[in-house]
Amino acid sequence: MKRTWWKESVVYQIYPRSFKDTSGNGVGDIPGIVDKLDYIKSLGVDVIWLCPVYESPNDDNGYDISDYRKISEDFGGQSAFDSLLEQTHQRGLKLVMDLVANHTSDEHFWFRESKKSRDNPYRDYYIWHEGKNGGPPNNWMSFFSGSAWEYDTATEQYYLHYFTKKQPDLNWENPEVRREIFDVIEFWFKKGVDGFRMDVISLISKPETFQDTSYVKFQDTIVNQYANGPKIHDYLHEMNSEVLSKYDIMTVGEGPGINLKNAPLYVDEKRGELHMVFHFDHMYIDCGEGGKYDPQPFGLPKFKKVFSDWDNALKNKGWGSIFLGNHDFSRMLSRFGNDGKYHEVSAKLLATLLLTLRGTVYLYQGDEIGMTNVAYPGIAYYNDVETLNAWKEKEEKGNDMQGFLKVVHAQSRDNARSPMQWDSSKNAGFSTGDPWLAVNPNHGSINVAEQEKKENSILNYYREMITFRKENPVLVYGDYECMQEEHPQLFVYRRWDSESEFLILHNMGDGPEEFITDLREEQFELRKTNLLENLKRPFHLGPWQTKILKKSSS
Ligand code: TEU
Repeated sequence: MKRTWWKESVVYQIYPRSFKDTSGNGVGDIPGIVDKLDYIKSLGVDVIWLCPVYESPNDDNGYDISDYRKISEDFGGQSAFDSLLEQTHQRGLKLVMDLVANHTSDEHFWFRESKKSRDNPYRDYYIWHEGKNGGPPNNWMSFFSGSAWEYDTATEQYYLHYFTKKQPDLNWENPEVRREIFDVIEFWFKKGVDGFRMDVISLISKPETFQDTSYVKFQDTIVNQYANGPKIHDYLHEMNSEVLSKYDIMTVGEGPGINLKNAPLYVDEKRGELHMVFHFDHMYIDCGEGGKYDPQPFGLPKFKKVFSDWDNALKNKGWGSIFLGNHDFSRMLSRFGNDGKYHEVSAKLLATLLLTLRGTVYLYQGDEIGMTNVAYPGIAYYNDVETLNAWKEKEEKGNDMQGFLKVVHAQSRDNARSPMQWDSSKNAGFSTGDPWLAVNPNHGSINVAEQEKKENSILNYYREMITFRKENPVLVYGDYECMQEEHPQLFVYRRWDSESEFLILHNMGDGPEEFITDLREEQFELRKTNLLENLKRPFHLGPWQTKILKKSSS
Protein backbone atom coordinates (compact mmCIF):
# COMPACT_ATOMS: atom_id res chain seq x y z
CA MET A 1 0.00 0.00 0.00
CA LYS A 2 1.36 3.39 -1.04
CA ARG A 3 1.86 5.69 1.94
CA THR A 4 0.70 9.31 1.60
CA TRP A 5 0.07 12.23 3.94
CA TRP A 6 -3.65 12.28 3.33
CA LYS A 7 -4.04 8.62 4.28
CA GLU A 8 -2.40 9.32 7.61
CA SER A 9 -4.30 12.52 8.30
CA VAL A 10 -6.95 13.25 10.84
CA VAL A 11 -9.27 15.86 9.34
CA TYR A 12 -11.16 18.34 11.50
CA GLN A 13 -14.38 19.52 9.88
CA ILE A 14 -15.53 23.08 10.57
CA TYR A 15 -19.02 24.43 9.96
CA PRO A 16 -17.98 28.10 9.95
CA ARG A 17 -21.37 29.62 10.79
CA SER A 18 -21.35 27.73 14.07
CA PHE A 19 -17.71 27.72 15.07
CA LYS A 20 -16.75 31.12 16.49
CA ASP A 21 -18.08 34.60 15.90
CA THR A 22 -15.72 37.56 16.34
CA SER A 23 -17.87 40.36 14.90
CA GLY A 24 -20.73 39.97 17.37
CA ASN A 25 -23.39 39.50 14.68
CA GLY A 26 -24.22 35.99 15.88
CA VAL A 27 -22.73 34.24 12.85
CA GLY A 28 -19.41 32.42 13.02
CA ASP A 29 -16.66 33.86 10.84
CA ILE A 30 -13.18 33.21 9.48
CA PRO A 31 -11.36 35.41 12.04
CA GLY A 32 -13.06 33.17 14.62
CA ILE A 33 -11.39 30.15 13.07
CA VAL A 34 -8.05 31.98 13.09
CA ASP A 35 -8.55 32.68 16.80
CA LYS A 36 -9.01 28.99 17.42
CA LEU A 37 -6.16 27.66 15.27
CA ASP A 38 -4.00 26.93 18.28
CA TYR A 39 -6.85 24.97 19.78
CA ILE A 40 -7.26 22.99 16.55
CA LYS A 41 -3.54 22.37 16.37
CA SER A 42 -3.58 21.20 20.00
CA LEU A 43 -5.96 18.39 19.06
CA GLY A 44 -3.21 16.83 16.95
CA VAL A 45 -5.21 16.90 13.72
CA ASP A 46 -3.50 17.50 10.38
CA VAL A 47 -6.10 18.96 8.07
CA ILE A 48 -8.99 21.41 8.39
CA TRP A 49 -11.97 20.96 6.09
CA LEU A 50 -14.03 24.11 5.83
CA CYS A 51 -17.67 23.85 4.82
CA PRO A 52 -18.47 26.48 2.14
CA VAL A 53 -17.34 30.04 2.85
CA TYR A 54 -18.01 31.50 -0.60
CA GLU A 55 -20.45 34.25 -1.48
CA SER A 56 -23.95 32.86 -1.12
CA PRO A 57 -27.52 33.96 -0.40
CA ASN A 58 -27.50 31.12 2.16
CA ASP A 59 -30.65 29.33 1.17
CA ASP A 60 -28.77 26.18 2.18
CA ASN A 61 -26.10 27.83 4.34
CA GLY A 62 -23.45 28.24 1.68
CA TYR A 63 -24.20 25.10 -0.33
CA ASP A 64 -25.76 27.54 -2.80
CA ILE A 65 -22.79 29.45 -4.18
CA SER A 66 -23.25 32.69 -6.10
CA ASP A 67 -19.53 33.31 -6.72
CA TYR A 68 -16.97 30.50 -6.57
CA ARG A 69 -14.05 32.89 -6.45
CA LYS A 70 -15.31 35.17 -3.72
CA ILE A 71 -15.24 34.61 0.03
CA SER A 72 -18.43 35.80 1.66
CA GLU A 73 -18.18 39.15 3.40
CA ASP A 74 -20.29 37.64 6.22
CA PHE A 75 -17.32 35.41 6.95
CA GLY A 76 -14.73 38.19 6.63
CA GLY A 77 -14.00 38.27 2.89
CA GLN A 78 -10.87 37.36 0.97
CA SER A 79 -8.35 39.00 3.30
CA ALA A 80 -9.65 37.00 6.25
CA PHE A 81 -9.37 33.83 4.20
CA ASP A 82 -5.81 34.66 3.05
CA SER A 83 -4.81 35.13 6.64
CA LEU A 84 -6.48 31.87 7.67
CA LEU A 85 -4.66 29.98 4.94
CA GLU A 86 -1.34 31.51 5.86
CA GLN A 87 -1.72 30.91 9.57
CA THR A 88 -2.99 27.37 9.02
CA HIS A 89 0.10 26.58 6.98
CA GLN A 90 2.36 28.28 9.51
CA ARG A 91 1.16 25.76 12.06
CA GLY A 92 1.90 22.86 9.76
CA LEU A 93 -1.78 22.21 9.13
CA LYS A 94 -3.48 21.88 5.76
CA LEU A 95 -6.69 23.48 4.56
CA VAL A 96 -9.31 21.76 2.42
CA MET A 97 -12.32 23.58 1.00
CA ASP A 98 -15.75 22.42 -0.08
CA LEU A 99 -16.47 22.31 -3.80
CA VAL A 100 -20.18 22.48 -4.56
CA ALA A 101 -20.25 21.84 -8.28
CA ASN A 102 -23.44 19.86 -8.85
CA HIS A 103 -25.39 23.10 -8.57
CA THR A 104 -24.94 26.82 -8.05
CA SER A 105 -27.15 29.40 -6.42
CA ASP A 106 -29.90 30.81 -8.64
CA GLU A 107 -28.20 34.13 -7.92
CA HIS A 108 -24.98 33.04 -9.62
CA PHE A 109 -24.20 35.12 -12.74
CA TRP A 110 -24.43 32.00 -14.94
CA PHE A 111 -27.97 31.26 -13.82
CA ARG A 112 -29.11 34.86 -13.98
CA GLU A 113 -27.96 34.86 -17.60
CA SER A 114 -29.30 31.38 -18.28
CA LYS A 115 -32.85 32.32 -17.41
CA LYS A 116 -32.85 35.49 -19.52
CA SER A 117 -33.78 33.75 -22.74
CA ARG A 118 -33.68 30.39 -24.45
CA ASP A 119 -30.86 31.51 -26.69
CA ASN A 120 -28.69 33.10 -24.02
CA PRO A 121 -25.09 31.77 -24.23
CA TYR A 122 -25.44 30.50 -20.66
CA ARG A 123 -28.77 28.72 -21.26
CA ASP A 124 -27.02 25.40 -21.63
CA TYR A 125 -25.10 25.78 -18.37
CA TYR A 126 -28.19 24.40 -16.60
CA ILE A 127 -30.79 21.73 -17.32
CA TRP A 128 -33.90 23.17 -18.90
CA HIS A 129 -36.84 21.09 -20.08
CA GLU A 130 -40.30 21.44 -21.54
CA GLY A 131 -43.16 20.62 -19.20
CA LYS A 132 -45.50 17.70 -19.71
CA ASN A 133 -49.32 17.86 -19.65
CA GLY A 134 -49.29 21.24 -17.99
CA GLY A 135 -46.90 20.13 -15.25
CA PRO A 136 -43.20 19.42 -14.73
CA PRO A 137 -41.26 17.21 -17.17
CA ASN A 138 -41.40 14.21 -14.82
CA ASN A 139 -42.20 13.14 -11.26
CA TRP A 140 -38.71 13.58 -9.81
CA MET A 141 -38.55 14.81 -6.25
CA SER A 142 -36.10 17.19 -4.66
CA PHE A 143 -33.94 16.04 -1.74
CA PHE A 144 -35.56 18.82 0.22
CA SER A 145 -39.26 17.99 -0.47
CA GLY A 146 -41.47 18.83 -3.45
CA SER A 147 -40.74 18.60 -7.17
CA ALA A 148 -37.17 18.72 -8.48
CA TRP A 149 -38.38 21.07 -11.24
CA GLU A 150 -39.18 24.77 -11.09
CA TYR A 151 -41.09 26.62 -13.77
CA ASP A 152 -39.68 29.82 -15.18
CA THR A 153 -42.51 31.98 -16.46
CA ALA A 154 -40.33 34.21 -18.66
CA THR A 155 -38.88 31.43 -20.82
CA GLU A 156 -41.69 28.93 -20.24
CA GLN A 157 -39.47 25.98 -19.36
CA TYR A 158 -38.59 24.10 -16.21
CA TYR A 159 -35.11 23.88 -14.67
CA LEU A 160 -33.86 20.95 -12.64
CA HIS A 161 -32.89 21.32 -8.98
CA TYR A 162 -32.11 18.22 -6.96
CA PHE A 163 -31.93 20.41 -3.84
CA THR A 164 -33.84 23.67 -3.19
CA LYS A 165 -35.25 25.70 -6.04
CA LYS A 166 -32.49 28.20 -5.31
CA GLN A 167 -29.92 25.50 -6.19
CA PRO A 168 -30.26 24.85 -9.94
CA ASP A 169 -28.25 21.86 -11.20
CA LEU A 170 -25.37 22.53 -13.56
CA ASN A 171 -25.25 20.80 -16.91
CA TRP A 172 -21.98 18.86 -16.85
CA GLU A 173 -22.65 17.62 -20.41
CA ASN A 174 -21.59 21.08 -21.49
CA PRO A 175 -17.78 21.17 -21.84
CA GLU A 176 -17.79 24.89 -20.97
CA VAL A 177 -19.32 24.10 -17.58
CA ARG A 178 -16.61 21.54 -16.91
CA ARG A 179 -13.93 24.02 -17.97
CA GLU A 180 -15.39 26.67 -15.64
CA ILE A 181 -15.36 24.28 -12.68
CA PHE A 182 -11.85 23.05 -13.40
CA ASP A 183 -10.72 26.69 -13.54
CA VAL A 184 -12.31 27.32 -10.15
CA ILE A 185 -10.45 24.35 -8.69
CA GLU A 186 -7.19 25.58 -10.15
CA PHE A 187 -7.85 29.10 -8.87
CA TRP A 188 -7.93 27.83 -5.26
CA PHE A 189 -5.01 25.43 -5.70
CA LYS A 190 -2.93 28.34 -6.96
CA LYS A 191 -3.78 30.20 -3.77
CA GLY A 192 -2.39 27.25 -1.84
CA VAL A 193 -5.50 25.35 -0.81
CA ASP A 194 -4.69 21.70 -0.07
CA GLY A 195 -7.66 19.92 -1.51
CA PHE A 196 -11.40 19.65 -1.86
CA ARG A 197 -14.29 17.80 -0.35
CA MET A 198 -16.64 17.52 -3.32
CA ASP A 199 -20.29 17.96 -2.52
CA VAL A 200 -22.72 15.41 -4.04
CA ILE A 201 -20.19 14.61 -6.73
CA SER A 202 -22.03 11.35 -7.44
CA LEU A 203 -24.92 13.38 -8.89
CA ILE A 204 -23.18 15.48 -11.55
CA SER A 205 -23.82 13.16 -14.48
CA LYS A 206 -27.56 13.17 -15.15
CA PRO A 207 -29.54 10.20 -16.43
CA GLU A 208 -29.71 9.71 -20.20
CA THR A 209 -33.47 9.94 -20.28
CA PHE A 210 -35.69 12.03 -18.11
CA GLN A 211 -38.30 9.35 -17.49
CA ASP A 212 -40.55 9.24 -14.45
CA THR A 213 -39.17 7.34 -11.52
CA SER A 214 -41.18 4.28 -10.61
CA TYR A 215 -39.54 3.81 -7.22
CA VAL A 216 -41.69 4.36 -4.19
CA LYS A 217 -38.84 5.06 -1.77
CA PHE A 218 -36.97 8.28 -2.52
CA GLN A 219 -33.72 6.61 -1.50
CA ASP A 220 -34.20 4.09 -4.35
CA THR A 221 -34.70 6.88 -6.85
CA ILE A 222 -31.48 8.48 -5.69
CA VAL A 223 -29.47 5.30 -5.94
CA ASN A 224 -30.93 4.04 -9.21
CA GLN A 225 -31.77 7.18 -11.10
CA TYR A 226 -29.93 10.26 -9.85
CA ALA A 227 -26.56 8.92 -8.73
CA ASN A 228 -23.62 7.48 -10.65
CA GLY A 229 -24.84 8.72 -14.04
CA PRO A 230 -23.41 7.35 -17.29
CA LYS A 231 -20.60 9.92 -17.62
CA ILE A 232 -19.59 10.35 -13.99
CA HIS A 233 -16.26 8.58 -14.38
CA ASP A 234 -15.44 10.38 -17.64
CA TYR A 235 -15.96 13.71 -15.89
CA LEU A 236 -13.91 12.79 -12.84
CA HIS A 237 -11.15 11.35 -14.92
CA GLU A 238 -11.07 14.53 -16.97
CA MET A 239 -11.02 16.63 -13.80
CA ASN A 240 -8.15 14.55 -12.52
CA SER A 241 -6.03 14.79 -15.63
CA GLU A 242 -6.82 18.47 -16.25
CA VAL A 243 -6.20 19.73 -12.70
CA LEU A 244 -6.11 17.40 -9.71
CA SER A 245 -3.13 15.32 -10.77
CA LYS A 246 -0.96 18.43 -11.14
CA TYR A 247 -1.03 19.27 -7.44
CA ASP A 248 -0.14 17.54 -4.18
CA ILE A 249 -3.63 17.82 -2.76
CA MET A 250 -6.33 15.56 -1.34
CA THR A 251 -9.83 14.93 -2.65
CA VAL A 252 -12.83 13.32 -1.05
CA GLY A 253 -16.05 12.98 -2.98
CA GLU A 254 -19.33 13.02 -1.14
CA GLY A 255 -22.08 11.06 -2.58
CA PRO A 256 -25.52 9.69 -2.12
CA GLY A 257 -25.72 6.43 -4.06
CA ILE A 258 -22.04 5.62 -3.66
CA ASN A 259 -22.03 1.98 -2.67
CA LEU A 260 -19.74 -0.97 -2.17
CA LYS A 261 -19.89 -1.91 -5.81
CA ASN A 262 -19.21 1.43 -7.43
CA ALA A 263 -16.93 3.04 -4.82
CA PRO A 264 -13.77 1.37 -6.16
CA LEU A 265 -14.47 3.01 -9.52
CA TYR A 266 -14.17 6.41 -7.86
CA VAL A 267 -11.09 5.72 -5.78
CA ASP A 268 -9.04 2.98 -7.41
CA GLU A 269 -5.62 4.61 -7.64
CA LYS A 270 -5.03 3.18 -11.10
CA ARG A 271 -8.09 4.92 -12.53
CA GLY A 272 -7.05 8.48 -11.62
CA GLU A 273 -10.26 9.99 -10.26
CA LEU A 274 -10.60 10.80 -6.55
CA HIS A 275 -8.63 9.80 -3.45
CA MET A 276 -11.55 8.98 -1.19
CA VAL A 277 -15.32 9.05 -0.99
CA PHE A 278 -17.87 9.43 1.77
CA HIS A 279 -20.60 6.80 1.69
CA PHE A 280 -23.66 6.83 3.93
CA ASP A 281 -24.29 3.18 4.65
CA HIS A 282 -23.90 3.65 8.39
CA MET A 283 -25.50 7.09 8.40
CA TYR A 284 -28.80 5.85 6.94
CA ILE A 285 -28.76 2.66 8.97
CA ASP A 286 -31.60 3.89 11.18
CA CYS A 287 -33.88 5.13 8.40
CA GLY A 288 -37.04 3.22 7.62
CA GLU A 289 -39.23 3.10 4.50
CA GLY A 290 -40.04 6.78 4.83
CA GLY A 291 -36.37 7.80 4.75
CA LYS A 292 -34.68 10.20 7.08
CA TYR A 293 -37.84 11.22 8.94
CA ASP A 294 -38.80 7.65 9.66
CA PRO A 295 -36.14 6.66 12.21
CA GLN A 296 -35.98 3.00 13.20
CA PRO A 297 -33.96 1.15 15.80
CA PHE A 298 -31.00 -0.73 14.37
CA GLY A 299 -28.80 -3.50 15.66
CA LEU A 300 -25.07 -3.40 16.24
CA PRO A 301 -24.34 -6.38 13.91
CA LYS A 302 -25.68 -4.36 10.96
CA PHE A 303 -23.52 -1.40 11.97
CA LYS A 304 -20.40 -3.56 12.23
CA LYS A 305 -21.09 -5.17 8.88
CA VAL A 306 -20.94 -1.77 7.18
CA PHE A 307 -17.37 -1.28 8.44
CA SER A 308 -16.30 -4.81 7.51
CA ASP A 309 -17.79 -4.60 4.05
CA TRP A 310 -16.23 -1.23 3.30
CA ASP A 311 -12.81 -2.16 4.59
CA ASN A 312 -12.95 -5.25 2.45
CA ALA A 313 -14.12 -3.38 -0.66
CA LEU A 314 -11.31 -0.84 -0.52
CA LYS A 315 -8.42 -2.79 0.94
CA ASN A 316 -6.76 -3.39 -2.39
CA LYS A 317 -8.26 -0.54 -4.35
CA GLY A 318 -8.28 3.00 -3.10
CA TRP A 319 -8.70 4.22 0.42
CA GLY A 320 -11.54 4.71 2.89
CA SER A 321 -12.95 7.59 4.91
CA ILE A 322 -13.96 7.07 8.50
CA PHE A 323 -16.58 9.37 9.99
CA LEU A 324 -19.50 9.06 12.36
CA GLY A 325 -21.01 12.50 12.02
CA ASN A 326 -20.97 15.72 10.04
CA HIS A 327 -23.08 18.83 9.48
CA ASP A 328 -25.86 16.83 7.78
CA PHE A 329 -26.70 14.38 10.54
CA SER A 330 -27.54 14.39 14.20
CA ARG A 331 -24.70 14.18 16.71
CA MET A 332 -22.76 10.93 16.66
CA LEU A 333 -22.87 10.60 20.42
CA SER A 334 -26.66 10.86 20.48
CA ARG A 335 -26.99 8.29 17.67
CA PHE A 336 -24.33 5.71 18.32
CA GLY A 337 -23.39 6.35 21.94
CA ASN A 338 -25.31 7.12 25.12
CA ASP A 339 -25.67 10.86 25.65
CA GLY A 340 -27.22 10.45 29.10
CA LYS A 341 -25.82 8.34 31.94
CA TYR A 342 -22.80 7.17 29.92
CA HIS A 343 -22.09 10.45 28.18
CA GLU A 344 -18.41 10.70 28.96
CA VAL A 345 -17.43 7.08 28.68
CA SER A 346 -19.38 6.45 25.47
CA ALA A 347 -17.97 9.60 23.87
CA LYS A 348 -14.52 8.22 24.59
CA LEU A 349 -15.50 4.86 23.16
CA LEU A 350 -16.59 6.52 19.91
CA ALA A 351 -13.32 8.44 19.83
CA THR A 352 -11.47 5.14 20.06
CA LEU A 353 -13.61 3.61 17.34
CA LEU A 354 -13.03 6.54 14.97
CA LEU A 355 -9.31 6.50 15.56
CA THR A 356 -8.64 2.78 15.28
CA LEU A 357 -10.30 1.97 11.97
CA ARG A 358 -8.54 1.87 8.61
CA GLY A 359 -9.04 5.00 6.50
CA THR A 360 -8.63 8.75 6.79
CA VAL A 361 -10.40 9.97 9.91
CA TYR A 362 -12.85 12.90 9.78
CA LEU A 363 -13.75 14.48 13.09
CA TYR A 364 -16.64 16.95 13.19
CA GLN A 365 -16.40 20.08 15.34
CA GLY A 366 -17.79 19.62 18.83
CA ASP A 367 -17.59 15.84 18.76
CA GLU A 368 -14.24 16.16 20.52
CA ILE A 369 -16.08 17.44 23.60
CA GLY A 370 -19.06 15.12 23.29
CA MET A 371 -21.61 17.64 22.03
CA THR A 372 -25.09 16.15 21.81
CA ASN A 373 -28.31 16.66 19.91
CA VAL A 374 -30.39 19.66 20.84
CA ALA A 375 -34.17 19.56 21.27
CA TYR A 376 -35.49 23.03 20.49
CA PRO A 377 -38.99 23.60 21.91
CA GLY A 378 -40.64 24.49 18.60
CA ILE A 379 -40.12 24.67 14.85
CA ALA A 380 -39.51 28.44 15.06
CA TYR A 381 -36.10 27.69 16.55
CA TYR A 382 -35.00 25.65 13.53
CA ASN A 383 -33.11 27.04 10.56
CA ASP A 384 -32.25 24.15 8.26
CA VAL A 385 -34.08 24.27 4.95
CA GLU A 386 -34.37 20.48 4.87
CA THR A 387 -36.14 20.46 8.24
CA LEU A 388 -38.36 23.45 7.43
CA ASN A 389 -39.45 22.05 4.07
CA ALA A 390 -40.20 18.65 5.57
CA TRP A 391 -42.19 20.37 8.31
CA LYS A 392 -44.26 22.30 5.78
CA GLU A 393 -44.96 19.19 3.77
CA LYS A 394 -46.06 17.19 6.82
CA GLU A 395 -48.24 20.08 8.00
CA GLU A 396 -49.94 20.30 4.60
CA LYS A 397 -50.63 16.59 4.73
CA GLY A 398 -52.28 16.99 8.16
CA ASN A 399 -49.68 15.02 10.15
CA ASP A 400 -49.47 15.03 13.94
CA MET A 401 -47.00 17.87 14.33
CA GLN A 402 -46.19 17.29 18.02
CA GLY A 403 -45.14 13.80 17.02
CA PHE A 404 -43.13 15.14 14.11
CA LEU A 405 -41.34 17.61 16.41
CA LYS A 406 -39.93 14.58 18.22
CA VAL A 407 -38.67 13.21 14.91
CA VAL A 408 -37.09 16.59 14.17
CA HIS A 409 -35.39 16.45 17.57
CA ALA A 410 -33.81 13.16 16.58
CA GLN A 411 -33.05 13.81 12.92
CA SER A 412 -32.69 17.51 12.10
CA ARG A 413 -29.38 18.64 10.65
CA ASP A 414 -29.52 21.53 13.12
CA ASN A 415 -28.52 19.04 15.81
CA ALA A 416 -25.02 19.26 14.41
CA ARG A 417 -25.19 22.97 13.67
CA SER A 418 -25.91 24.44 17.09
CA PRO A 419 -22.99 26.70 18.03
CA MET A 420 -19.71 25.27 19.25
CA GLN A 421 -19.62 25.18 23.05
CA TRP A 422 -16.47 27.01 24.11
CA ASP A 423 -17.44 27.83 27.68
CA SER A 424 -20.38 28.02 30.10
CA SER A 425 -21.21 31.71 29.53
CA LYS A 426 -24.54 32.86 28.10
CA ASN A 427 -23.83 32.12 24.44
CA ALA A 428 -21.33 29.36 25.14
CA GLY A 429 -18.46 31.71 24.25
CA PHE A 430 -19.54 31.43 20.61
CA SER A 431 -20.68 35.01 20.17
CA THR A 432 -21.35 38.19 22.10
CA GLY A 433 -24.47 38.73 19.98
CA ASP A 434 -27.57 36.62 19.49
CA PRO A 435 -26.48 33.35 17.86
CA TRP A 436 -28.08 32.60 14.46
CA LEU A 437 -29.11 29.22 15.91
CA ALA A 438 -29.72 28.82 19.64
CA VAL A 439 -26.96 27.27 21.74
CA ASN A 440 -27.61 23.91 23.33
CA PRO A 441 -28.69 24.48 26.97
CA ASN A 442 -26.22 21.79 28.05
CA HIS A 443 -23.26 24.08 27.29
CA GLY A 444 -23.08 24.82 31.02
CA SER A 445 -21.58 21.40 31.57
CA ILE A 446 -20.36 20.37 28.11
CA ASN A 447 -17.80 22.90 26.91
CA VAL A 448 -14.15 23.26 25.95
CA ALA A 449 -13.07 25.43 28.91
CA GLU A 450 -14.34 22.89 31.41
CA GLN A 451 -12.65 20.03 29.62
CA GLU A 452 -9.34 21.86 29.30
CA LYS A 453 -9.24 21.92 33.09
CA LYS A 454 -9.95 18.25 33.54
CA GLU A 455 -7.14 15.83 32.85
CA ASN A 456 -9.48 12.96 32.02
CA SER A 457 -11.92 14.88 29.88
CA ILE A 458 -13.29 13.70 26.54
CA LEU A 459 -11.25 16.46 24.92
CA ASN A 460 -7.99 15.24 26.39
CA TYR A 461 -8.91 11.68 25.52
CA TYR A 462 -9.25 12.72 21.86
CA ARG A 463 -5.80 14.30 22.04
CA GLU A 464 -4.34 11.13 23.48
CA MET A 465 -6.09 8.91 20.95
CA ILE A 466 -4.92 11.01 18.00
CA THR A 467 -1.37 10.78 19.32
CA PHE A 468 -1.80 7.05 19.85
CA ARG A 469 -2.88 6.58 16.23
CA LYS A 470 0.12 8.58 15.01
CA GLU A 471 2.49 6.50 17.12
CA ASN A 472 1.04 3.28 15.74
CA PRO A 473 0.87 3.35 11.93
CA VAL A 474 -0.63 -0.14 12.06
CA LEU A 475 -3.85 1.64 13.07
CA VAL A 476 -3.72 3.58 9.80
CA TYR A 477 -2.48 0.97 7.33
CA GLY A 478 -2.80 -2.38 9.07
CA ASP A 479 -5.31 -5.05 8.11
CA TYR A 480 -8.72 -5.14 9.70
CA GLU A 481 -10.86 -8.06 10.79
CA CYS A 482 -14.06 -7.89 12.77
CA MET A 483 -14.58 -10.73 15.27
CA GLN A 484 -17.95 -12.12 16.28
CA GLU A 485 -19.78 -9.75 13.98
CA GLU A 486 -23.12 -11.16 15.13
CA HIS A 487 -22.51 -10.22 18.77
CA PRO A 488 -25.28 -7.76 19.72
CA GLN A 489 -23.26 -5.67 22.17
CA LEU A 490 -19.52 -6.04 21.54
CA PHE A 491 -17.65 -4.51 18.63
CA VAL A 492 -14.31 -6.32 18.51
CA TYR A 493 -11.65 -6.28 15.81
CA ARG A 494 -8.02 -6.97 15.10
CA ARG A 495 -5.63 -4.57 13.41
CA TRP A 496 -2.29 -5.98 12.38
CA ASP A 497 0.71 -5.72 10.11
CA SER A 498 3.96 -7.67 9.88
CA GLU A 499 5.26 -6.06 13.07
CA SER A 500 2.42 -5.70 15.50
CA GLU A 501 -1.14 -6.60 16.34
CA PHE A 502 -3.88 -4.92 18.30
CA LEU A 503 -7.12 -6.35 19.56
CA ILE A 504 -9.69 -3.62 20.08
CA LEU A 505 -12.80 -4.20 22.14
CA HIS A 506 -15.78 -1.91 22.51
CA ASN A 507 -18.74 -2.65 24.71
CA MET A 508 -21.52 -0.63 23.12
CA GLY A 509 -24.12 -1.31 25.74
CA ASP A 510 -25.32 -0.17 29.15
CA GLY A 511 -24.40 -3.41 30.94
CA PRO A 512 -21.06 -5.18 31.50
CA GLU A 513 -19.97 -7.78 28.97
CA GLU A 514 -17.28 -10.37 28.47
CA PHE A 515 -15.58 -11.30 25.22
CA ILE A 516 -15.71 -15.08 25.12
CA THR A 517 -13.04 -16.44 22.85
CA ASP A 518 -10.27 -19.02 22.42
CA LEU A 519 -7.68 -16.25 22.53
CA ARG A 520 -5.58 -16.34 25.67
CA GLU A 521 -5.93 -13.24 27.83
CA GLU A 522 -2.38 -13.43 29.08
CA GLN A 523 -1.11 -12.79 25.55
CA PHE A 524 -2.58 -9.31 25.61
CA GLU A 525 -1.46 -6.20 27.34
CA LEU A 526 -3.75 -3.23 27.94
CA ARG A 527 -2.55 -0.15 26.11
CA LYS A 528 -5.53 2.14 26.41
CA THR A 529 -8.97 2.27 27.97
CA ASN A 530 -11.63 4.88 28.61
CA LEU A 531 -12.25 3.96 32.24
CA LEU A 532 -9.86 4.91 34.99
CA GLU A 533 -10.55 1.91 37.13
CA ASN A 534 -9.57 -1.16 35.21
CA LEU A 535 -9.40 -3.89 37.75
CA LYS A 536 -11.02 -6.58 35.67
CA ARG A 537 -9.39 -9.05 33.31
CA PRO A 538 -8.55 -7.97 29.73
CA PHE A 539 -11.64 -9.44 28.07
CA HIS A 540 -14.09 -8.10 30.67
CA LEU A 541 -15.69 -4.76 29.89
CA GLY A 542 -17.84 -2.40 31.90
CA PRO A 543 -20.71 -0.47 30.27
CA TRP A 544 -19.41 1.47 27.24
CA GLN A 545 -15.88 0.47 28.07
CA THR A 546 -13.33 0.32 25.28
CA LYS A 547 -9.95 -1.40 25.43
CA ILE A 548 -7.00 -1.40 23.11
CA LEU A 549 -4.97 -4.51 23.78
CA LYS A 550 -1.60 -5.20 22.25
CA LYS A 551 -0.67 -8.76 21.43
CA SER A 552 2.69 -9.71 22.84
CA SER A 553 5.19 -10.94 20.29
CA SER A 554 5.95 -14.16 22.17
O1 TEU B 1 -25.37 16.83 1.18
C1 TEU B 1 -25.80 15.88 0.27
C2 TEU B 1 -26.75 14.98 0.80
O2 TEU B 1 -26.78 13.84 0.44
C3 TEU B 1 -27.68 15.56 1.78
O3 TEU B 1 -28.68 16.21 1.11
C4 TEU B 1 -28.25 14.56 2.63
O4 TEU B 1 -29.12 13.74 1.90
C5 TEU B 1 -29.01 15.24 3.70
O5 TEU B 1 -28.29 16.33 4.16
C6 TEU B 1 -29.22 14.28 4.82
O6 TEU B 1 -30.04 14.87 5.71
C7 TEU B 1 -24.59 17.85 0.69
C8 TEU B 1 -24.20 18.80 1.80
O7 TEU B 1 -23.39 18.14 2.71
C9 TEU B 1 -25.45 19.37 2.39
O8 TEU B 1 -25.18 20.18 3.50
C10 TEU B 1 -26.15 20.16 1.31
O9 TEU B 1 -27.37 20.63 1.78
C11 TEU B 1 -26.38 19.34 0.06
O10 TEU B 1 -25.25 18.58 -0.33
C12 TEU B 1 -26.70 20.24 -1.12
O11 TEU B 1 -25.56 20.94 -1.51
